[in-house]
Amino acid sequence: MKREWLHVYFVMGSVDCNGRDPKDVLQEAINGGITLFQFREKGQGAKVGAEKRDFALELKEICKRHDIPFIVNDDIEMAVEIEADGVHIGQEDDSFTFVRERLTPGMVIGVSCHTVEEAAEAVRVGADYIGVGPMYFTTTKKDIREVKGPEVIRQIRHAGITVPIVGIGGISVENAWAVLESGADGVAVISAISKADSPVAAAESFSRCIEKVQRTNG
Ligand code: TZP
Ligand code: MG
Repeated sequence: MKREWLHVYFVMGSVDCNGRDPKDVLQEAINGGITLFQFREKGQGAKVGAEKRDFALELKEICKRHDIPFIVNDDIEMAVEIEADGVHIGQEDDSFTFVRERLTPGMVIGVSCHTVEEAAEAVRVGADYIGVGPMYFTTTKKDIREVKGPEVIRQIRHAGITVPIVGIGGISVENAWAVLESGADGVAVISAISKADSPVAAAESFSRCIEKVQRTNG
């Protein structure tokens, strides 16, 4: 995978869109410049079974038209079935080795990490990228870990870990720069784009933020 894929990483499922059609929200987010999409169909009212798969395929088709990689949260079997570009797994999900064995070669695996130790272990087993969070408080995910802020990304980089990193959790256009400054390659967001009055404008703001930080550091 390309490190740049993580720049503006949009995560979404049908319950995250404030009643708007998720296909429209995704299309707007793409128009605004997102660089990667994760299908995360979770929470109360989330689709299951064939309905979930058909919905995933619709969103994947939109991504494909615009060359946006399509990652599936947790559901390894469905990811393989619909030929997704990769999967994202948490510490509580199936083990990395178990997942790798089931995926088609070349599929990306992202792993959620909360500490330097978890990050080092994810790198050891071969994670393509890691998601670190929650950066800030969020109500989007119910079972979140302790909020440690961008400092944990700084610690991971100080430990010499160079794997692509995306920060996640409570990230807004206002605090995104702090996450990027700490050593993240990008920001992963749900509500700041999916629930924005204008997803296209929100995605554009995140893109501009990345460009600005890169110019400053570059
Ligand atoms: N993992 C850690 S926090 C979180 C996930 C999936 C939710 C992020 O959602 P939001 O709306 O960007 O805070
Ligand atoms: Mg999970």
